[in-house]
Amino acid sequence: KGGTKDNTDNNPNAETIKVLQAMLDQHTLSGDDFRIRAYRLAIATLRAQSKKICTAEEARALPHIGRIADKIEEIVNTNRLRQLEYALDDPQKKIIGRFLQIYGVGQIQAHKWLAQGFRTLDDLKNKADLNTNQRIGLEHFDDLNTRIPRREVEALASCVRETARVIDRNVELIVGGSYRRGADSSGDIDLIVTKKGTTSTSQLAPFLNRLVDTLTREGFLTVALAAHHGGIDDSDGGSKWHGCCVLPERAFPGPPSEYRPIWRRIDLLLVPQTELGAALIYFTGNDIFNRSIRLLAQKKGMRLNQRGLFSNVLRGQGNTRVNEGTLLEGRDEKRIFEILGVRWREPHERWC
Ligand code: DCP
Ligand code: MG
Ligand code: MN
Repeated sequence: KGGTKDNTDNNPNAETIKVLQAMLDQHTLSGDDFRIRAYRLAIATLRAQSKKICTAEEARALPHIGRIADKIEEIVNTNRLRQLEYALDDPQKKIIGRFLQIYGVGQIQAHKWLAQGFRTLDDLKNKADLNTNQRIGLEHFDDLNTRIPRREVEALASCVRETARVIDRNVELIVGGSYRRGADSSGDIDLIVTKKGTTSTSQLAPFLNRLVDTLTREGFLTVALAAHHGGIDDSDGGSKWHGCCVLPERAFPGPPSEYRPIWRRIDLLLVPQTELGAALIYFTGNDIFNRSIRLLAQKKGMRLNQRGLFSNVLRGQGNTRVNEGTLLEGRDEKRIFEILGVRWREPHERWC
């Protein structure tokens, strides 16, 4: 997932990285967070090397490699990784892997379908009970599994901006997620919606409703994929809209003969100006970077979430939070790094 900001092709460890990436994909399929993190870190370390790493000993001397060192030696020596080939040969894993590629399908649902005897996407289409999200995920399976080139992310954002400007010219739209980290392609587009002078998401909600209505009428938004029902998801105190969009032909950044309408996943995220810095950190990610910066805040007796950096957080037994703490900073991304006492990291430096 995600990591396209790389120079893997002309890296001396390109072959090793390719195999480790395939192994990472396997662990991603089984949702093994511990190994996902370990592999992502090891791959990032290898990518940063200017020399080929050939032995386990050399590998172990590098940061964040740990037990993957032996695998690196195996790959260099044999051009393969037995554990990976084993995993790729397992027919049940293959089926689960396929089911997990459907938008919104997780481990539990995938295993349930397997236990019910379904083996292929066609089985699901024809015989399974599907909710709206799952039906959309299946109908647009190929589109939703195709990465979005950077130029198309920009073209999609421009479409939203054009319509947004007519509704409220003071609203600002910022593309976050992997795009903001500089990726050459993204899994979806994460669009932060903010406006000067706002202090709560509810002040932006009427704008979002009008934006979604208009973009839907224009045919740009094709479906809402709510966590539950209705459009806007406010489960975490913020307001988000999840759905799909299609780039209109007039906005296609390439030769018209190459245009094809592709369904893309889009997230619209409402953020009041007072929380913009914290939201930028959260929605820029990546997820691993977020986890480590939050942990760091916690170690320093503070708390960081998508709304702000807080101090005086009281913790009781079992590290449970007793109060919310007081807001130190929410507005300014750089200031949050400063208060945390960590070096400023440009978005493109936040890959883990
Ligand atoms: N995020 C997070 N933890 C999660 C999910 C998301 O911290 N479990 C944050 C970090 C992500 C950002 O939200 O960078 C956007 O989430 P995406 O799932 O859209 O991930 P990316 O934009 O990073 O990658 P992709 O190109 O796959 O969309
Ligand atoms: Mg994204
Ligand atoms: Mn997203």
